[in-house]
Amino acid sequence: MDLDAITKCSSLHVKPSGLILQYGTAGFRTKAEHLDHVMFRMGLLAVLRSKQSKSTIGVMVTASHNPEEDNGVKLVDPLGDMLAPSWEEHATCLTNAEQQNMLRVLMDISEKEAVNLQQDAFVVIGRDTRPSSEKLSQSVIDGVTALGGQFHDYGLLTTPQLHYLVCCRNTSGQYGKATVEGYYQKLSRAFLELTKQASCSGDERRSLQVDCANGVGALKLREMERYFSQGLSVQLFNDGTKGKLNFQCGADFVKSHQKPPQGMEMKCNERCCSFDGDADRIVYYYHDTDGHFHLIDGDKIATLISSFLKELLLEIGENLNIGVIQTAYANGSSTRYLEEVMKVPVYCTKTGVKHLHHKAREFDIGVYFEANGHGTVLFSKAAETKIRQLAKDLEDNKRKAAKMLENIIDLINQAAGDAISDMLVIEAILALKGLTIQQWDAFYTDLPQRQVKVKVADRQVISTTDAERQVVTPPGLQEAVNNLVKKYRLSRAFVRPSGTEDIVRVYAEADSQESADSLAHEVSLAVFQLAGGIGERPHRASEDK
Ligand code: 16G
Ligand code: MG
Repeated sequence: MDLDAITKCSSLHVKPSGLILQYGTAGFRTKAEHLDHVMFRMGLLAVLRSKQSKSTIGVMVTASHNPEEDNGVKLVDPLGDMLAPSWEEHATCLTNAEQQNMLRVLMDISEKEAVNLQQDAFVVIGRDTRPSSEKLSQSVIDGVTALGGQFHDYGLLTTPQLHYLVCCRNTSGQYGKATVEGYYQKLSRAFLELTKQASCSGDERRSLQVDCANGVGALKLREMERYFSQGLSVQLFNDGTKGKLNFQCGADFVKSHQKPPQGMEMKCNERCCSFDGDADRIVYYYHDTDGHFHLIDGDKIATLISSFLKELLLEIGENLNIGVIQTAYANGSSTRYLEEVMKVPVYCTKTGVKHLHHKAREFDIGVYFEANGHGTVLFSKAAETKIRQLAKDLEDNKRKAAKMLENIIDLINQAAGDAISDMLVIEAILALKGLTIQQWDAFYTDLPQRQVKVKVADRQVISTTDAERQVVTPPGLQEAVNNLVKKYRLSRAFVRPSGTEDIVRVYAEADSQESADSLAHEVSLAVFQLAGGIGERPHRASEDK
């Protein structure tokens, strides 16, 4: 390792002294102007991780659904999954080391992880469309080359595409070809195979309106469109040619405001969906004939996908176990429907994709979705092998069902939740089952819910247990929540410190919007009082907030 070279390079990417950042739920995220040194250092760290794991490591420059001025970075581990927790800690230490200590911290990590510095390293890099992203990804490259690593810069990518590419590179192409075109081909082939079995696909081509959040999803969907256009025509809105990234549009906006994005013409009963800024989340929606807006969130997506998979499993007569993983944010109606009507076991984990992903691994088929639209399906290696074999061995309808399962395996991005892949899975299922969006929506009725934020001096005073559904500290808060919940019908509420913002989040649901709003307000007052609220006392949320 050429220490002088590293020192020289790092002096071009100086850390502002005193700046402290945390590798949070989805990597580092903050204002773009604070991130140059972070990028350089994550380039260094990716090289160490690559040497240690003897694999290709991914670095994605994006701040997802956050405002255009922000940016962020996260590392992708060898199988296309999130960085291992111990390395998240290294990332935080390395990022926060003052300039003069940086090299020592780097050496410490290398020693602790027994990295063989002679080993080759390879890093692949992707970025979203933010104005700051190109320069910041150059800083990642500076970090990689300073430590003697090799790299391939894929340029503009959706986050799930980078996860896919890392997975392909580390499985010698078994997962697919490690190019963006390979991604388009693999998914589109599986989609067309599936939809050609749909009875009405002949003359009437399906169409879908897509709000791309003015992000990288627009570019990539445009590139991909021609590969699957025989089966689906997509109309793109908020494609980045005019509007600002994530501003009044995108999956996060639609989900949290429960209203349509700006810049999209919605005709009644037409299927619409929104991606977020890096295209790893998706939600669906439509306007009914009375002009009412209906949101179909991650919970309903999980329900659609798992019910379809369960039917196919029944058809082929294989006893593969299936589980659905949610978080505390899942609407109570969805959990009830899955457990009581569909008879599928449901599990709850902490918020954050890595927790859901981890739990989903325990099943032959693990379906996980956050209510906000981030999710995918994981097939165990054994289940995948079995299904592929059955698609060859079985006959007639059983074979058809096994083939469908096989195509779903190829269509879903198992490396990470992926708006484009999820969209194609959903469109294929709707086509095959002949379901309209209204029929899908009618699986169950969401309980009215409200989410609010509370400002406190130190959000770490709140600790939780039971997958964030119960508060442990400060004392008395959980009792207060319990007493408030008792006042309403079909009610539920919980409180958790945000992992991405300096606030506490409150969730409440009940039998009416009025009750959900009141419950959320009362719980937020309890948080304000018992957990050191600062600034103004929380107001009651208004309908359109
Ligand atoms: C991040 C997570 C998302 C989670 C959200 C919660 C990933 C890739 N993304 O965006 O899954 O829902 O954080 O934010 O893990 P919060 O802690 O501020 O509520
Ligand atoms: Mg995202």
